[in-house]
Amino acid sequence: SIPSESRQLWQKFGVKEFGGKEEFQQEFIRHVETTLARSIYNCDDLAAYQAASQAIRDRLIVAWNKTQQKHTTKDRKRVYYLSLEFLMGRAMDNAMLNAGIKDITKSGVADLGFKIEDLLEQEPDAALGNGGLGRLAACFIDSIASTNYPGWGYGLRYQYGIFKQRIVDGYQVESPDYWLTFSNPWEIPRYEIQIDIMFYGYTRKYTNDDGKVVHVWEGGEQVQAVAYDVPVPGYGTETTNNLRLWASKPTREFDFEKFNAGDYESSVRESQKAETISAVLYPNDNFYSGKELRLKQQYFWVAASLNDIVRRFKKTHRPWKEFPDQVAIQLNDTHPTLAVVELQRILIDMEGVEWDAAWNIVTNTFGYTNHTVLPEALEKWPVPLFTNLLPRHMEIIYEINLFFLQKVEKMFPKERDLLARVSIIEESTPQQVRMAYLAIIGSHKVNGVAELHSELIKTTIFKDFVTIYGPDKFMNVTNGITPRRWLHQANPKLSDLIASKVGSYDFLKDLNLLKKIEPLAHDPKFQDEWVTIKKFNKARLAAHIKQSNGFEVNVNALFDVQVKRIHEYKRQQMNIFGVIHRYLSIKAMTKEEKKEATPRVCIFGGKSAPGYYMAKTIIKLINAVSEVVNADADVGDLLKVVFIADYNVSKAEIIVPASDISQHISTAGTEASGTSNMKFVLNGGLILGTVDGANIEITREVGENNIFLFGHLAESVEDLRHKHRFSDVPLDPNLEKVFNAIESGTFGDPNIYVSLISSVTGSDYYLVSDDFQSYLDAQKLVDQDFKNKDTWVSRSITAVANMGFFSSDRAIDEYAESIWNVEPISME
Ligand code: NBY
Repeated sequence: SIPSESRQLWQKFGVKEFGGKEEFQQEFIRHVETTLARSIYNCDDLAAYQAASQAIRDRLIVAWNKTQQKHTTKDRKRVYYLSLEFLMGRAMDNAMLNAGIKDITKSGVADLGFKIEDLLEQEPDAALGNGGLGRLAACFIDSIASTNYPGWGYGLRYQYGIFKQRIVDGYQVESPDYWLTFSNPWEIPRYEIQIDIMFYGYTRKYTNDDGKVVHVWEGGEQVQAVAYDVPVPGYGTETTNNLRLWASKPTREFDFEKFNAGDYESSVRESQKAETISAVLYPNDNFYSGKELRLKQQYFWVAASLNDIVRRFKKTHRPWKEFPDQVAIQLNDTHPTLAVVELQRILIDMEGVEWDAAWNIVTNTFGYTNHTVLPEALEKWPVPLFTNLLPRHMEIIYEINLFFLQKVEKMFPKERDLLARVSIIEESTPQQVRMAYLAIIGSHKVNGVAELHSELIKTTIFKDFVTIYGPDKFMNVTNGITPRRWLHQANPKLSDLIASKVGSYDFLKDLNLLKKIEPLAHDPKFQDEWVTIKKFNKARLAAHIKQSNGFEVNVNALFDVQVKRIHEYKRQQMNIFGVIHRYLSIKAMTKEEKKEATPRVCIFGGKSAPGYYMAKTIIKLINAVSEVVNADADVGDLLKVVFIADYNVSKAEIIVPASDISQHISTAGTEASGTSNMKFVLNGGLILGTVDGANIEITREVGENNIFLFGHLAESVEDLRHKHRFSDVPLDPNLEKVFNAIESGTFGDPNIYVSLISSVTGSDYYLVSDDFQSYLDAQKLVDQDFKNKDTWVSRSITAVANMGFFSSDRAIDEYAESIWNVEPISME
């Protein structure tokens, strides 16, 4: 450590936060001239973005250091959020906002000849996630920092985020998202933090001098995990937490044997393979694919994170039994479930803790969040693959399972079937490790992400575990979104208007304060301002559409939006069938009828998993319909269909504030929560949705007059599916007309859509036909109600006023209180 006589000097010259605009400008120019080695003569927008972000980064690092020091001295319980996905989007605007230096930066760069908007556009999205699950993790770490909890995120530093999507000839084409080309100013490489991770090898046991059986795992391949830290600034607080992302590197000794044997080239080739572990994000949402590299990623990340967490705990010199008093670990879905086994392994094999004591520590440390009931999304790893990659972990899982099944057998001695049903090992050929069961058994709390979903997991997929553990282990924490990004940043004009009425921006920290605008719902002046802002946001989106799709849309039309991953259960197919129905209706209208009709712009966006044929077909159909409809002079402004390519976080920030209606129309019981539904309503759009996920709670909060609901309820779904399987259910007549149009070639080669249509005419698993009439009725109501501008705007205002519950700050408080048992640490 530094001798005391030197410390004063350190304090004197320690980096301070820049106070005002001039200091920012000084730093900006210093970074242009030194960090970037550029000058006034060759500073383009990209360089200016880089210099500005370097200046902001410096400031973040000062706050980050302060926070970490504070948290270390306070020595209180921390939470670790383990997520294989963090869908962060852009960082710069958020960093300026949260550090409270947006105005300084904006006018600071303006004086130097740049527009802040242009600089922000230079930043590539950090797209290290697929969809809702990854974006939830991003909102959560924002809220953990903003509410002053000591908490870290742990993830992987993928070199390639979610692929970029282009539309070629109506089809999705993927290209790699190499997002690190111009380096990433928002990360701090920690080359000194290196952790060795092993795969493969074999296990062996021996009895030591104390007569104790010791297990060893050895002889495997080694790779190294290197830490990259991303500061996570809270809003309106000094707290700046950490997101630690791991990258894989070859170990220095990687293949010494080969190297010494003179096989230099193959030694280098082998060591390059280490880098592939963290290279690419798997692009599936709500679908499990059992690739070995994926399991490798999971173990690599989990082992590095636990090593880090355990090392930090050991520095406090506490006894092991206090581990759960210092550490809470949340499993974001089953992807990090190996952490349960890894912690047990560290405790029993490395630290010599007895099995039962160790298992107690483990289960008191972990909480598990489930995000889906779809069977095809539940992770199961083949035992042979697992045993080969992680032999010691497989042994420990067998042991965990044995103790668990013994307990169950004692509790329910007569129920033989129960044991097979709840076993971590599925007795298929080959056997499979059921990760969700392991996560439940290894955690003290299991939660779903919206009320209906949390009920459904208790009554369907995890029913037996409720019998075994009782209902208290299972709970609900309804998802939320950060109002910083999804109101203030995405919709600054609306945020400013609200602030002007409620007197401050405090609602960005306490979203329930939105309630204060409810009395203004019928105030004509406020309504006018509200409508003007919506218009502005629609014009902003229209400009984007003009640029990306090359045609104009009418900003007075109803903007109808469905943007999310393309999946059959989310039913974009039903939406586009509805659009076709609308098109056919318009074609059949008289001139008078056309005058009465409500003009619509139907906007779609979203990526399909690259191997998901049906989802790709849906994208093709949307684009085919768009081409025909938009070129049809009979239709004019009454209907336009837009597919926005490469939907991502930064596009969502433009799309969400521009919607009049957004669609959240999953088959009831299939969408665990949804989070974009919350974003749309918070921005003054109304929802057309099914009685599913968080739509139900949104309805309760905003009132059923302020949402358009339709379709069968979750409780009817099973019966309806049964009917489809065992009897002939007639196709909905309107849907039949739609299919006839497709089959007659109205939208090009009908052969392309054969399987899409037969998925509905056949078993109709997602109940498109069953819900179609109800959907059309709801759409009709939307058309009518949109004409009544006053009522529409008052509904929009009322809905926003009642969205306080859906702040991710509230969700985090619930996790902290009922699962993590952590408390905020104020920086004051
Ligand atoms: O998590 C989503 C749910 O569908 C949505 O309803 C919910 O609001 C959101 C947050 O709780 N799930 C989701 O996005 N899942 C994935 O992206 C995902 C990704 C990969 C895998 C499974 C699911 N995988 O097994 O590879």
